[in-house]
Amino acid sequence: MAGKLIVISNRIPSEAAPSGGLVFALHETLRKTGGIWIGSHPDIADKPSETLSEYGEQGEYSRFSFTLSQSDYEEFYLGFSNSVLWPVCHRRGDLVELNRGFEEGYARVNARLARQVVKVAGPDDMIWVHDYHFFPLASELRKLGYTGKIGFFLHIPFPALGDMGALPRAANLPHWLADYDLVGLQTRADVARCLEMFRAESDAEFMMDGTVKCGSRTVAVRSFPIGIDVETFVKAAQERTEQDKLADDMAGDLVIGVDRLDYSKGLPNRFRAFGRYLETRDERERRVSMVQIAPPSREEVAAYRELRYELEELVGRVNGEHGEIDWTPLRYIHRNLDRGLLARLYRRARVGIVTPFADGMNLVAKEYIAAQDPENPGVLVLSHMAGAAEDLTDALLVNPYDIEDMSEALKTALAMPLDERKRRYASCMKKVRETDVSNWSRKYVQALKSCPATLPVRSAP
Ligand code: ADQ
Repeated sequence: MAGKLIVISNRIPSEAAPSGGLVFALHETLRKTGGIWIGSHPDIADKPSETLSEYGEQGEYSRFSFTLSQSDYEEFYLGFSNSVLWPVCHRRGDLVELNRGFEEGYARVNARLARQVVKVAGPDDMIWVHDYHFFPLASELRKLGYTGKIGFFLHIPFPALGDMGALPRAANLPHWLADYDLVGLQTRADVARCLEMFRAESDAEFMMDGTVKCGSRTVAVRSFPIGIDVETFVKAAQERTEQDKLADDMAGDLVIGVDRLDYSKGLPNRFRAFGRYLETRDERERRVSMVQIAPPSREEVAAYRELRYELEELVGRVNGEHGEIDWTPLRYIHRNLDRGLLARLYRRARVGIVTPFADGMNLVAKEYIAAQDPENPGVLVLSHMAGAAEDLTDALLVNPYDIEDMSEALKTALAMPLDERKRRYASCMKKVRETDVSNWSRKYVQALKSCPATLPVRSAP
């Protein structure tokens, strides 16, 4: 009999029936296969337990959490995960903070989690590990003798070989990844970078079926572009409520940006490009306002605090230079919004702007497309460096470092005739449907199931 699916992610929903893209898709997958979802408990523990505990409402599958101590949170989460791995994967080696305590915390939490997971996992089960917090988890599980299948999915960009130079020596990505059976990445470009890393390893062999053999282990590396829950989003965008009057009342055309406040998202350059657009526009044209929704994120990390100050200053400058008594061109909202309102704002906006320097996929780009009115769609201006650009080739693709390029794209988007808008929308929407998040999880689980079983342990180094 096939075993159960065990999903491991840093965050875990507490409700029996969670909503929202990725979380909903994983929930649906677990409901079908039966299984366990494991994630970190939001509260800090004085002394982390060696066993998992039941978490939240239990439904058709089990939910378990592990706890972090204050030093785990600082060293494993804020430290190694978000001050070393995140910047390395987003090509910001200059922001990496190296600290032996971070390395120890990362190793400690992954080793402890492996000890906790083997207590609930059997050899016929499949373990699906999510994201950069847990790169070494398979190695730790294999050390404990776990022989079942283990898959990994990286939500953020796979780092370039050159950027990996900023990682401390203990971070051995090729060895960590070789202990999985399937490494899932967002894009073909990510797969190419991952294979380039293996190519640089002397003991890696490339097999005819596209897998990589490292010692006695064989790992498959494939792309699984993630998407959104399309139908739910399409419906949410069509609903109308009292609040929408607000959006309708905003005079002129609207450009919308929605991003966690993160340095990878390219917000300062986006604001500069909007300022440049305002400088060069014809005063007789309709007024255009940009709404940027950027909820706080990882504010305990210095680079994130500095970005916030930079943005606040830029907003003041753009509005000071271009605003009128009855017009604030750049509106900046530093908090979370209700998802229904977000969907309706996307639909109201003539332009969606997504300009990261590096991004695994970027779901906002897909949400913006799904929210449009097919008879009168808006235009997506998208950084060619977002993973989504591999799918959405009919968006207006821009270079997020080039202010002039982005400012011209805004102008083109705002003046685009209906026929061209419809054509671009139809092409992008086809891709958004093809990559619906339920397809994504189904395809991944299917691929992990069909991976041939290989020896669980790498040959000794
Ligand atoms: P993120 O970096 O968080 O995800 P993204 O893919 O854009 O980035 O997803 C953000 C989500 O948060 C979207 O669904 C968006 O609607 C929502 N959101 C953002 N601001 C909001 C606000 N103010 N109010 C309400 N909702 C808000 C990581 C990777 C991405 C990858 C995803 C999924 O960095 O590249 O696409 O995982 O794999």
